[in-house]
Amino acid sequence: MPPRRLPWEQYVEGVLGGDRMVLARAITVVESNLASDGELAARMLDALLPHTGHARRVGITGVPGVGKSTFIDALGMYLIGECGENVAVLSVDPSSPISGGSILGDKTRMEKLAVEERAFIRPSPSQGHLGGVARRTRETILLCEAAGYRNIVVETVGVGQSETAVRSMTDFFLLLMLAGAGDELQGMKRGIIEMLDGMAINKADGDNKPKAERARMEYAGALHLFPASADGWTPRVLTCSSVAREGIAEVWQMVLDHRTLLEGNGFLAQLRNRQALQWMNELTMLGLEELFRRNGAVAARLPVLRQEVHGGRMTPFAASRELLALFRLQPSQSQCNDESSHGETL
Ligand SMILES: Nc1nc2c(ncn2[C@@H]2O[C@H](COP(=O)(O)OP(=O)(O)OP(=O)(O)O)[C@@H](O)[C@H]2O)c(=O)[nH]1
Ligand SMILES: [Mg+2]
Repeated sequence: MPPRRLPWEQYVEGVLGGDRMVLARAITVVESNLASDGELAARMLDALLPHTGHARRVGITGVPGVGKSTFIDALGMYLIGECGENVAVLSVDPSSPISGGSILGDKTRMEKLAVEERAFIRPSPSQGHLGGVARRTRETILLCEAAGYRNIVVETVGVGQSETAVRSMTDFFLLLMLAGAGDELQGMKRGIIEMLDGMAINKADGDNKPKAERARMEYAGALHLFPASADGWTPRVLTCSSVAREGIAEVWQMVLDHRTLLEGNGFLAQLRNRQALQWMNELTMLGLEELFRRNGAVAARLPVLRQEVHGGRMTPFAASRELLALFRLQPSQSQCNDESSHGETL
């Protein structure tokens, strides 16, 4: 039985009115795999798009256990309590089948924020495809903006691909680190360094404080070796303690300074324009993939080819060419069954 849905106008009205219940339901539509929900989501988003774009979009990454959720809890409380702001928190975790319950635990780890009227927390269930998760998060950001959230924080676990995805939908990218935990374990890869706008050494409390300060200086030195970014921003390295609630205001000030600079020199607009293009590409590629997966001829032939390739009787090259040829013959031939999108992964 298809899930119960509202007419699209009601989602639009509810979201624009800041109705959290409707916002949550609208996100469910956006996250859904059903073809009918795809239509609904597209209508909704088209109507809401003019009301988006005003929030500060901040991506936060770091290895599991670095304290991302605790940090966001502290940051959110600071934003609400001391800046009179509101905040929406989203999480992207494409590796959730491996990292298990971390996402489920998030709501409880943002204990204070979770009960705040002016905070909206949405853990995204991970459903395999990274692109899918990313697309939904991007659209969820827009829904939250339309609902009036002025600060959007996206938490992503430190896995290369998800970072790239989150970077491509946020304005400021913050890496949380630990002092002395072994750089190679912390994903201090060149790629990540080049993406970040700021770094904070978390857990700078108790005995850990001097170590954190030393790490801060080392990382600041290391960051200096990278060429300056075209937007004129120099990434900063700070220390903070999410538990002691120290250094949170400074991290936020860094986000604000970055924004002031990029708004002033036109780079924020450029960034958003580039992201819009990326989004279009992603949507197109996802659409193609979806068409391919729903294609009846492809779906019928796929199990056989999988066996052939798996058994070494056919090369992956030949099999993929055959699938593509089938698709090219009748690209729009789709299975009636909506559930096909949950089926076999290619
Ligand atoms: N001492 C200290 N402990 C902290 C701090 N921030 C987080 N922790 C602890 O570190 C542990 C992990 O924190 P989380 O916020 O769940 O970390 P996370 O990065 O969100 O973890 P995942 O979502 O699993 O990737 C928890 O036990 C926290 O209490 C801090 O500033 N100081
Ligand atoms: Mg977390």
